[in-house]
This record gives sequence, structure tokens and C-alpha cells, in this order.
Amino acid sequence: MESTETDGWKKTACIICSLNCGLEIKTEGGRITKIKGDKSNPISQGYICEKSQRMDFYQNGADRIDSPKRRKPDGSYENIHWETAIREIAEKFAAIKHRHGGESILYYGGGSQGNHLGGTYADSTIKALGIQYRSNALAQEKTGEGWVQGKMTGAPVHGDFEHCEVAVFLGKNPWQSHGFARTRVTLREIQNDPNRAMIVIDPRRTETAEMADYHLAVKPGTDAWCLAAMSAILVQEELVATEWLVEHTTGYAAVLAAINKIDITRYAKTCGVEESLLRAATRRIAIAKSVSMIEDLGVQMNLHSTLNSYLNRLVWLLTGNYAKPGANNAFVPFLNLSNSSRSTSKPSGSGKPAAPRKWTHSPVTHSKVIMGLIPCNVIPDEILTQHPKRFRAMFIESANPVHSLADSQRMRQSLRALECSVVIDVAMTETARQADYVLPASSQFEKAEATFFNLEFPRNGFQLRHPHLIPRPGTLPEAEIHARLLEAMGELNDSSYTFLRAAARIGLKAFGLAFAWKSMRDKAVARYAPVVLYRTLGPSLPANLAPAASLWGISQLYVRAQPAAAKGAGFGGPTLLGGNRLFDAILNSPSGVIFGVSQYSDSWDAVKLPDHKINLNIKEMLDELATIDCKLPLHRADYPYVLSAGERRPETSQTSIRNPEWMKKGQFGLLRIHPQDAVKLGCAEGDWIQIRTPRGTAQVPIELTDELQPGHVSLPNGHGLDYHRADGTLDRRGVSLNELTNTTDRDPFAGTPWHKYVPVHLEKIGAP
Ligand SMILES: Nc1nc2c(c(=O)[nH]1)N[C@H]1C(S)=C(S)[C@@H](COP(=O)(O)OP(=O)(O)OC[C@H]3O[C@@H](n4cnc5c(=O)[nH]c(N)nc54)[C@H](O)[C@@H]3O)O[C@H]1N2
Ligand SMILES: Nc1nc2c(c(=O)[nH]1)N[C@H]1C(S)=C(S)[C@@H](COP(=O)(O)OP(=O)(O)OC[C@H]3O[C@@H](n4cnc5c(=O)[nH]c(N)nc54)[C@H](O)[C@@H]3O)O[C@H]1N2
Ligand code: SF4
Ligand SMILES: [Mo]
Repeated sequence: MESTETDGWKKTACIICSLNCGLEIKTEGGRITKIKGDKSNPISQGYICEKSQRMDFYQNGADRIDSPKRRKPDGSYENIHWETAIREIAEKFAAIKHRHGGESILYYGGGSQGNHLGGTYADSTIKALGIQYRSNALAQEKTGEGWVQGKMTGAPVHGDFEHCEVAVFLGKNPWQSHGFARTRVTLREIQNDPNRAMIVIDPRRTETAEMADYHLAVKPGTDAWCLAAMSAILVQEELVATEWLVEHTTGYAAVLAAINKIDITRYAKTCGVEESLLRAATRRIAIAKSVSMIEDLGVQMNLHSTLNSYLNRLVWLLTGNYAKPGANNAFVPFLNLSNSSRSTSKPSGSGKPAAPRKWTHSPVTHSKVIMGLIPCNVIPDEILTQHPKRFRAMFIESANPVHSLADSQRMRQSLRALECSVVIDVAMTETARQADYVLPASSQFEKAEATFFNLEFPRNGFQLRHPHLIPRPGTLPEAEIHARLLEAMGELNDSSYTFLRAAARIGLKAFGLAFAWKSMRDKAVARYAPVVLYRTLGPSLPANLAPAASLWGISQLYVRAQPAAAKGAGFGGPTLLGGNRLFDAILNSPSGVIFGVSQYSDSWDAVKLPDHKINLNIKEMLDELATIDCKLPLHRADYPYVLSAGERRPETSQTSIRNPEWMKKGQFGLLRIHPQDAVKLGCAEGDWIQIRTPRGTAQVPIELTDELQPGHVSLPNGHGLDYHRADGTLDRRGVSLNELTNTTDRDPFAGTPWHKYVPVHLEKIGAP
């Protein structure tokens, strides 16, 4: 493949969090040597945080892989040719499908923080293998919220923090974790404006809490009481937007009856927030012209997580904070991650409710399938059993579940119990080390790449990143891997390609007509559209952009499903032409393109319930609300501390960046603990502690801080990786959190884990 390296600055994006801020990079000899923010990125506008400087640690990690690998009986791996790997994987999976049905194969992953393009092609492999069950990281954080959202509005929403009068951060520390465009700039603007206010609900005095006007420092795990009390203050002090509720919602009477029963004083006590502060913050919400709220892991990976998502919505809905500037709005997705998931069963791009699913519950534990995903926490139970419907094989792409899901030990056992497992990754990860086959992907800087984390409103943007480095020999982009698998399974061949390839050479218009004609006559073309696009339109695209071919189909579906937003962005007109113009714009806008411009009133059209009215009454949630009245959070005498397992810190970046060398100065991965607790344990700063849970132990030095409440301790996420340096030695820093967590500690509705509420025992030990 020809070199794509030149001297100038090249446009790309950061791959560490969902913001994917636009970057400009310089490359030299296969390395990323200089990095700065891209001012012409229409969403991030030059904004970056310090983590953006780590891209080369990802690109040139020592444990990147450059050959397909097959596991040997002794657990070591041998390099094999691509042809062998593809043939054997196709044969083994086809045999499992034949014996046990496609529903015995679990597809996991499909994209991480920076890469979702591969997942569009996985869709074809999923169909070819008849796979019915999927899961990914969304099913360990966002499915509770997704379930509630489905019942209340049916539309994914995002706060308009840039314009809101009051911003509420619930179990979310945006200063570190980000979550909306140009996060720190916006936080400072809110902080510095006397007419605006910030409310933070977090047991810890985070960087964001330090900036806030109201910090509701709940006791860990008690958000349900805090949020219920806030709803009760709104109702009982008559602060609700009554007329708005009548006009726009249903089910208010049932909510009112439930909330009227709440004893605010007692609930304030239970969550540990001064009643006067709780009332003041709630009144501030009620008088504001606009309120935006965002919830994240502090509540989504905690006790009552689905209930928390519901109560959070009640607070901003009771005050009418939907579908207006500065409030929560239904953004228009380019491709909908909420309905389909990162791995996209079908490029819907439509925001339409998903088609009724036959597979509504997982086969063994009968857990709810939400957003098309089975809960991550039940995966081991769906494998480690003699149940006839158990999973027999797993296809894992761009994810590291052995490290990222609860109970790493059982996840390892599960992978080893399968008849066959495949991992597609750039690195030899903890998960890859348990797989039967490992397939090496080209890195995100070596191939066309993109994410569908396009959550902005009213202007929404998408960026296709071009490749800037020569792919490592031996690696392939996911599009090519899936195409080869489909061909090896005999699902596709030149008879589906030849005519379309010729049409693609003429131009997009001819291709569009040819594709419409061909897909009506050739079932394989319609069924495996992404791979067919890659094989036919791909070769006619500019240099090295073939993996962007699926975006042509997504562009067509998007302009058809969202004509108003597309028109607002200049992509109106007849569908095929509008879609072609959007696709052209994507190919030719290396900093990204605004694909949708909405009106605030469009948020009403997005409500997928009768008369576009929001439903406030979710019976299951009101039932659970009634039960929390007398139930206090878990507390076990033998595990007296609560560990928040996974704090976002400047030193954390999921597991895509495996080389810990970027942590140059200072100590990292420390257990944060309140000084009073340290005294109780007989410890001083830097001393070592052993953490014990029913699942495992870990040793770690401590850092004293009064940001935390006594009894509450915290560890960062993404550490404790087994990084093999170039010389073969192992570099392991920090705690691998999920060696400590238990799959049964999970939400009863969505199955999301309680990682922010892990009861632990602590004990002083000598330095190891
Ligand atoms: N630096 C960095 N940024 C990241 C990532 C990263 O790895 N590193 N990962 C990205 C990803 S995938 C995600 S999902 C987001 C997550 O982003 P966040 O959810 O903001 O991150 P966390 O630090 O995990 O948790 C947020 C807060 O929850 C609080 N918390 C703990 N217990 C409770 C509780 O009982 N109640 C309440 N209300 N709060 C509680 C913690 O003190 C913490 O401040 O971050 C993204 N951004
Ligand atoms: N205890 C605890 N556990 C947690 C959390 C916590 O707070 N506490 N946080 C959770 C959260 S919110 C999340 S989102 C998950 C994330 O966990 P995972 O979904 O497992 O994702 P990542 O850690 O981002 O790993 C992404 C993988 O993709 C690979 N990769 C990178 N680029 C490419 C590419 O171009 N192609 C392919 N095929 N692979 C590539 C990387 O090498 C890496 O192995 O972790 C979760 N786990
Ligand atoms: S880590 Fe997130 S906020 Fe920071 S530069 Fe990267 S994408 Fe932007
Ligand atoms: Mo996440």
C-alpha cells in the first residue's frame, strides 16, 4: 500500500473518550510526533484535553499484533496465515451454527471510544452466522437509562449545556470524564456567570463539585432517596410546570400519588444531604428558564440504577425542561447507537423504534434484552452451565471484556469453556489471551475510521478520519476481515459484485440506481449491504478510504429518515441525491461535517409515543420507589468500606492505551481514602493496603484526601493491564478492578453492575 505520510499537519481525532475532539497530527517514521487541537472541527473547534497527547502510545504499543494467531493446547499462540485463520474460523462457526443454531453464538463489542466503522461490517457476519444475541459496554452502563428512555420518550436525549441556565451533573464528573462538546470551557462559563448555576450530585468533592453552586454530597448509593426527595419538593412546594405537563405528558396522576407520599425530611436524612440545601437546589431548578441534566456512572453503576435514571428524568420533566434551548433535547443521530448498539444490527440512522424483537430475553438467565443487548453481567452465567441453550461460541471485536466486565476470573473461565472464540483487536489484550483465534486489526490511524457518538443538538456533526500511517504489515481493517469471512462462508462472491463495481466506476448516481436494482434481485446484496458496499463502491473511493463505503448506505438511510434535519444542514432534495451529496461531503471534509440541523420543536416529533406525549408513569419504577422507603443500602459488617471501582482521572483512558509509559511523573493508580479512615487502619500516605472482596484481593498504596467521605474509597479505571514490553518483560501497574467485582451485584431491571458500590475489607500491609 502506498505511503500516506506527508510533512504537513493531518486531520484526525482523539480516540480516548466519546467526544472524539478533532486533532491535527504530524507523523514521522511511523510515529505520531506532534498533536494539537483542530480549530476547523465543527464540534470541538480546537478544544482538547491533556489526554489527547497520548495517541502514539496507542499507535506504537509494544503488544500490538501483526499476524493472526491460533491458540495451542498449552495456552501459547502460534502465528498462522490469514487464509488459514479465515477458513478455520468460518468452518468452526458454521459448524456451531449448524449444530446449535446462530443463537448459540454471542457477538460482543463492535467498537470502542474511537472506532465504530468496523461494527457496521460486523453486521454482515452477524447475519451470516444467524447470531441473535449481542452485548457490549453499553450493557454495563447505559441500558437502564435506555430502558427508561424507551418507556418515557423513545428518543435519546442530550443536555444543551452550552446554553442552559442550570446544569445538573448526577454521578458524573465532567471535568475529568467530559461528555459534552468543549466540556471544560463550558463548565468555566457556567461557573463564571452569576446568572447561571451548577448542581453536582456526587458523594465526592470532585473537580466539578468544587466549581458548583450546589454540591449535594449524597452518601454513596443513596441517589434514589436524593432524587425522590427532589421530585417531592417540586410536587409538595407546587413548583411543577403544571400546564406544560397537561399539554405534553401522560401519567402525571400516578406519579403525583407516589411522590406525595414521600417524607422529604426522612429522605434527606437517608441520603445525607442537609434538607435546606436539597430544597435550595431544587428551587433553583424550578425557577430556571432552562435546565440540562446528565447522569453517568456514579448512578448508572450503582444501587437502584434504573430507578435513578427514571427519577432523574422526573426532576427535569416535572419542571418542563425538554424541547427548548438550554434544556434536554432529542438529538438527531446519524446512526442510532441506542436502538441498534455500537455494533449496529442494521444501519437504521432513523431514530425509529426498533422492530419488534423475537429475542427479548437471554437464553439461560432470561435477562431482558435492552437496546438489542444482553446484560454484560450475565454473560458468564449464559456460558458456564449445562443448559442446552448456553452460548457455545463468542465473536469479540474491539473490546476487552476480561478486563472491563465484572469478575475477570469468571470471564476468563467462560472464554475457555467455549467451543470457539475469536478476538479482533490491535493488541494482545487480556481477552485475546483467552481466545482460540486472534485477528490483528490495523490501527485507527492506519485506516479510515469514525464514531457514531454524534450527540450534539441542534447542530450535529460527523467526522470520517482518513488514514495517516502505513498499516502494519499483517494487519487488516475490519471491513476486509468481515468481507473475507463472508466470502469464506460462501455467502458472497463476484456474482454479487461485478455489476455494482462497474456502476461505481461511473459515479455515485449510477451506483445508487444500480444498487437499488441489484438489491431487489439479489438477496445477498440486500442482506449483506455493508460488505457489498465495501467490495463494490470501496475500490472507487479515494485512496485508502474503502472502509468508508458503508457510510454511503448510512447516508442514504439518514436523509430518508431525517429529511428535516438533513435539509437544515444542506442535504435536502430527492433522497438518492441528498444522500450522495452528504456522502461526498463526508469524504471531502477531513475535519468533519455538520450533517443535521434541528429545531428545538423537532424534539417533540422525536417522541415515539401516542400524540408525541411523554409518558411519566412507569409502573415498575413506581413500584420500586415504594419499596425503597424502608430499605437502606447494603451494608456488611465484614466488608465495612464502599469502594467506587472506576474513577475517571487524568491518568485513565480505558484500555485502548495499554503502554503505561505515558505516566511519567508521580504515582498512579492509588487508592483514595479519607484521612480518618487511614488513622483507623493505622496507615499514612503512601502505605500499602490490601483490599479484599468475596471475589478477590488487591494490594495498592493509598493517597489521603478529604474529597471523599469517611467509609468511601476510590480507585481509577483502566489500570492493572498486563502490558508486555518490547523486551518481553511484563509491566503491570495499578489494580485490575474487576478481579474484585462480582457479576451478581447488579441492577434487577437492566442487569447493570454496581461497580460504584463494592463493599470491601481494608487492611494495612507492608510494601510488597
Ligand atoms: N479520563 C478519562 N475520561 C473518560 C474515560 C476514561 O477512562 N478516562 N472513560 C469514558 C467513559 S467510557 C465513560 S462511561 C465516562 C464516565 O464518566 P463519569 O461517570 O463521569 O466517571 P466516573 O469517574 O466513573 O464516575 C463519576 C462520578 O461518580 C461518583 N460516584 C461514586 N459513587 C456515587 C454515588 O453513590 N452517587 C453519585 N451520585 N455519584 C457517585 C464518583 O465520585 C465520580 O465522581 O468517562 C469517559 N471519559
Ligand atoms: N470496575 C469497573 N469496570 C469498568 C468501568 C468502571 O468504571 N469500573 N468502566 C466501564 C466502562 S464505562 C466501559 S465503556 C468499559 C470499556 O471496556 P471495553 O468495552 O472492553 O473497551 P476498551 O477498554 O475501550 O477496549 C477497547 C479495545 O479495543 C481495542 N482497539 C483499539 N482500536 C481498535 C481498532 O481499531 N480495532 C479493533 N478491532 N480493536 C481496537 C483496544 O486495544 C481494546 O482492547 O469498561 C468498563 N469497565
Ligand atoms: S480525551 Fe476526550 S475530551 Fe480529551 S481530547 Fe480526547 S476526546 Fe477530547
Ligand atoms: Mo463507558
